[in-house]
Amino acid sequence: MKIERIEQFHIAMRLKQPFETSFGREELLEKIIVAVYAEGLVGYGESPVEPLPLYSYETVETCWHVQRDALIPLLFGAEIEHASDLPTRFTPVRGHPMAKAGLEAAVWDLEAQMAGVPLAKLIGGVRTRVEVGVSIGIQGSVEELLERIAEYRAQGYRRIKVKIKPGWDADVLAAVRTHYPDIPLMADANSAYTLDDLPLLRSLDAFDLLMIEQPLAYDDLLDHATLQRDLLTPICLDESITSPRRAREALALHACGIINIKPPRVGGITAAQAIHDLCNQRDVPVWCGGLLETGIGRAANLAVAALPNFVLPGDISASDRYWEQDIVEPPFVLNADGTMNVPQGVGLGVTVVRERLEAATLRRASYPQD
Ligand code: OSB
Ligand code: MG
Repeated sequence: MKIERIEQFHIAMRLKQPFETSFGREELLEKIIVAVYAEGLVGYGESPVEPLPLYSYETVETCWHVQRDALIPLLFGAEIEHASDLPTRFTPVRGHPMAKAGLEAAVWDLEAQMAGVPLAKLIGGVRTRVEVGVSIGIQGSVEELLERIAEYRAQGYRRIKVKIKPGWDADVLAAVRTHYPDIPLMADANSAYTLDDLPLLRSLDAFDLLMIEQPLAYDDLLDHATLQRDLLTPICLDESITSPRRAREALALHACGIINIKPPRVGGITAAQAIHDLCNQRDVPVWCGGLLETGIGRAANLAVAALPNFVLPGDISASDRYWEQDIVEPPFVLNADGTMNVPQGVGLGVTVVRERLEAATLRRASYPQD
C-alpha cells in the first residue's frame, strides 16, 4: 500500500471516575490517535501515552515528536507491503514502543480493510469472544473498594484486579477474600516494592491470587527471578516487558510465570504476536492488559486477545467503565457471562465517530505538511 496522508490528534478524554495506582491518580487522560490514509481508506491507531513519564518513559510530547520527526517520514518512503514489516522499517528509531504501536495499528487496520477481514482474523485470532475482567484503582477505604467490587460483579465482571501499594495491600486483600472467598482475584503493584519487602510479598501467598503483577522495579528482571523462587503465587510481568527480546530474557531467567501483553507497551501488534508465540512454545500463559484506551485501542487489544494463548482474562472492560461516551460506535459492552465480543466487521470492526474525535482534540497535525 502507498500511504498518502497521516494525521495526528492529541486528545483529552475524562474518565468517569479517577483511576489511582501506586504511581499516581489520573482523571483527564491524554492520548495520541493517528489516522493513516491509503487507497481511499483510513486506518486508526492509538498511542495511550500520558502527560508525564510515570507508567512508561514515553509521554504525549515524546510520542508527538518521535512520530512527527522520526517515524512518519519512514512511512512516506518506500511502499509498505505488510503491517508486519513496520517493526523492521522502524528499527533505526530506538525505543518509543507506544509511538510506533499507534502507527502500526493504523496500518494493520488498513491492511485488514483491504483484505476485507476483521483484524482478529488477519492476525491469527481464534476466538469470537474473550474473557475479560476489571482493574480497580486504589480507593479511599476498604469499604469503598468492597462496594466497587460488588458493583462490577453485579455488572458481570468475574475476574477482579486490585491495585496495591505499601500500606494498601495484605489487609485489603484479606478483606476482599473474606467477602469473596472464591472469585478469580489478582493484585497489581505497579513496581511499588523491593526485595526488602519479601516478608510482606510472601504473606500474599495466603490469598490464592491468580498472580501478582509487577511487584518490583519497572525495568527489572533479576530481582523478579529471585522473588519468584520464594513465592508460590505466579509473578506476572507488565512494565518490564517492553519488547519480544525482553520477553525472551524474562523467560530465560524465570523472572515470571505469566506475561501481561499490552500491544502498545511492546511496540505494536506484530511484537505482541511474537511474544504470544514465544510464550506459547514455553507453555507460559499470557493475557491482554490495558492502558485505559479509547475504543480505538480497545478494538485492537480485543483482536490480539483472540490469539490462542491468551488464556487468562484481559483488562479489557466495557466502554462505560471508562467513558460517558466512547469515540467509536458501537461502544464495547460486557456479555452476561463476563466475556466481550471480538469485533467481526472488517478492520478494527468499529466506526470512529469523527465529530467525537475532533471534539476531544487539543492539537492536530497533517502530513505531509502543507
Ligand atoms: O498496570 O495494568 C496497569 C492502567 C494504566 C496504567 C497501567 C495499568 C493500568 C490498568 C488499567 O491496570 C487497565 C485498563 O482497564 O485499561
Ligand atoms: Mg499492570
